[in-house]
Amino acid sequence: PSIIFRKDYQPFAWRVPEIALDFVLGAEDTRVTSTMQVERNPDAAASDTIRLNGDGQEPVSIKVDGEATNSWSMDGDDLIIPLPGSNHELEIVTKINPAANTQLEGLYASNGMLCTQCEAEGFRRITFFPDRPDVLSVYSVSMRGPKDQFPVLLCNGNEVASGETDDGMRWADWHDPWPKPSYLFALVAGDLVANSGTFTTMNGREVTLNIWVREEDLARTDHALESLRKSMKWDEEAFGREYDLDLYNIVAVSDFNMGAMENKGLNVFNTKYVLADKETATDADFDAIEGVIGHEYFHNWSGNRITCRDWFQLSLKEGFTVLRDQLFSQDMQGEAVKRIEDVRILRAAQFPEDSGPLAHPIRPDSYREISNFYTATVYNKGAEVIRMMRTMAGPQKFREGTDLYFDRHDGEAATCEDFVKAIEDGAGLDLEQFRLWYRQAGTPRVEVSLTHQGETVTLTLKQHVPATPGQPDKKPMPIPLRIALLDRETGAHDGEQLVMLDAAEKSFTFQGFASKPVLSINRGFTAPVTIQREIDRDELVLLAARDDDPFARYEAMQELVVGHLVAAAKGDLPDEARAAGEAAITEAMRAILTDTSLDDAMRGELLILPSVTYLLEQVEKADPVSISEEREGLKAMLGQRLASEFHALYDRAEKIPYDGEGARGARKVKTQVLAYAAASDPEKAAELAAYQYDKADNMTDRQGALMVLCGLDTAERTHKLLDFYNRYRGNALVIDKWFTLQALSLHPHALEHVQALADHSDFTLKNPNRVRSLYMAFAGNPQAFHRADGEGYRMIADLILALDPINPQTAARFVPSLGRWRKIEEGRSKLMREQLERIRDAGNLSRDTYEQVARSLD
Ligand code: HT7
Ligand code: ZN
Repeated sequence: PSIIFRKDYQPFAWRVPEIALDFVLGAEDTRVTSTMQVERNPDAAASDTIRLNGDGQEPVSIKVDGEATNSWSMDGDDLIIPLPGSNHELEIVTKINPAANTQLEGLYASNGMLCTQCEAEGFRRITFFPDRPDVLSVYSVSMRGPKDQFPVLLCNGNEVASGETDDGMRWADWHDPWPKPSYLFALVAGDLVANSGTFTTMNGREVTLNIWVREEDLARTDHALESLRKSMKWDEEAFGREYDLDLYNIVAVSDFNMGAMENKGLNVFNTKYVLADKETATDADFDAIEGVIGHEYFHNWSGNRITCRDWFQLSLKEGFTVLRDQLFSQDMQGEAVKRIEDVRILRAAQFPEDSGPLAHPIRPDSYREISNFYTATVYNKGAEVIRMMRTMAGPQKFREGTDLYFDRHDGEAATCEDFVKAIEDGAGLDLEQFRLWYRQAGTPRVEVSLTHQGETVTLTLKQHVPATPGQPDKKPMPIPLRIALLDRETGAHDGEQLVMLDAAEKSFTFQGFASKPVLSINRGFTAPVTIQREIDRDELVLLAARDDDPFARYEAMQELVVGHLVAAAKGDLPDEARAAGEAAITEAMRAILTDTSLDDAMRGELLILPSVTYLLEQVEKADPVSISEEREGLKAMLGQRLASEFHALYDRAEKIPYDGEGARGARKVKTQVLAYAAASDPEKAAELAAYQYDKADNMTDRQGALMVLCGLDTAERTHKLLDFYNRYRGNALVIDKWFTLQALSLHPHALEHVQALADHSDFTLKNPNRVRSLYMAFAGNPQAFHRADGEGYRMIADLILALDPINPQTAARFVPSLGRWRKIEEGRSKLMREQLERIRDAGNLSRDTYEQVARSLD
């Protein structure tokens, strides 16, 4: 398949200011009539034909200016129509079968309803169109279908009229006044009910809000509705953005490739990010719903009012919108904990991408299949890059920059360069060198050293941006690092500073230090880099216990543990050093467990040991199983030595009722205590987990207890798994959890359990949530996935091959787990590569999977 390059961008030869779509809906047979007004684009090279994108279909009929014509041709999937004049009307009829659409792109059937997913290139599976984000049109849509199947008919914008006919059909006409690209088109038809509310905007516009679901799910929609209201209010206050239609519809569907979609006025959501009540959703689920509802809502400005010129600019809308949703969640859920969670996600998902064969800049230079570029790099690193601009400008100046961006580009299809220029002009920054962050892939490494002489402290920073595929040589980038110099006795400091490392090497001096201070660096994670430094254990213990920046405190604890585990896993840790490391970690943990100034939500973060994925990143040619075993060993040691502190914490946390003050934090630490106990005293842990499971009045406690039981070889494991299944049978989202807990488990037979679960009657390859619940979880289970006999790799390769013909987008998302082979020790590395080669050689792969496999083997 051909490669598309950013440098080749050309504006489209035609404009399509208006389009009318007429749908005659049927689950197996839908007829689409598209009537487009087209005119020559004066800003593009002239052409005497129009190229309309399609995907695997032929037109039923075509008219040009009202006259039927046969003078069209196909070029691959695209339709070419000769157009002699400068203005024409085109009418094209297509026929589609939504029920046969298992790819879930375009118009498809899900659980008895019809819905669409058009980003990035799904609209061309509905009708022929210039399916690119820089062609903006005003849409008018008519639809009709059997009223018993489709009593509710929804589209973008506002409903103009609707009704029923004597022959049992329901019809509706919709109009969206805002010009939009085809990827934001949406249509939903189904038997749905709404949880409705209103929101009055800052200028007094009364907006009707609807969360549409199937009747049995209605009781679980209050949190989503409330989250939507909060998002609308927050965007007015934080970014001055007001909603611009009288109606905001959200529809929950159970078959969906991603989390949600920001279609203008008609968001389509994965049920996972809508439905919640305390019995069936965890605290983390509630937070994720709030975050995703916010994310899609914020796209109304950062994505819809200002969209992308081409798909290389994806981070323009996604990076910025992720930053906006992170800031929103920080305000709703607490800044420190949210920041730690976001950095954890970045390290788990994006750092491996940046150091592997799929590394790409946040604004990629080329692709074969754009769906493969909805990545943690474009989204999460993209957000970090914009966050750095905010850090450098300060929040007020940054807001002046975003105000200018929204004013300057409203109604346009813009580029990342437009965004940077607006921030530069509005915030008054010089971002010339900073633009490198958009061009260069790879996580910069910053080497840090601190010296002290007389009363002067010198901080020396050196940066190195590693080579990545296609980018062997890198230039130094501007890296803003917030630092503080702490007194080594008291932990106090005289204030923070922002230092800019904008060369390969730079030194900074600080006066007035009678003794050498302890350096706290990259506070708040101001830059998405890795820090390398020689630091004494005692200094890390001090930072973990006393740093007044919560992120830096978390970071010190992580650094302490990473240093110890990496050395232990490499096998070069003498007994004495091991003992000293364990003692230091134990003391730091004890301080965390007993610090009464900490709330439990933060304590819970500090108790989490670095993940195996993160540890793998720190080691060349790693053995994932020995890293994982060392990590479990450390947990066991801590569980033993701090047993009384852990129990005291559990006893205190257990007394807080579901809605009591600090209850969420309490739930978090309770399950962590169970996890430490499981490593140190499995029998006791099984007893306590079974007790927590039985007593639970909410899903957070119940799932936490079951998670711990799943890793233990005990009868309670079997009983509670059965109980959980029977209790929640029929609730797809909770049964997903049941699959996930078993696939993620530390149980020595996790792989065999997954093999058996794949044959369970509730398992299907057709539903992406279910596939992910089993196999994504399994691919993230280091001990099972990296089993020395290679069976874990074979299982994921088998899955990719089976899923690819059904749902290529979802299949391709499993490839990166095998693509990490270069980081893994020789024996396993070879087995991983063999599985990638097996997939490549199977032939007939989708463009999605082919691209990921080819890049992974390169
Ligand atoms: N903008 C949305 C992206 C999306 C998507 C992309 C490819 C295939 C399916 C998809 N569903 C949604 C989601 C978002 O970032 O808000
Ligand atoms: Zn988005």
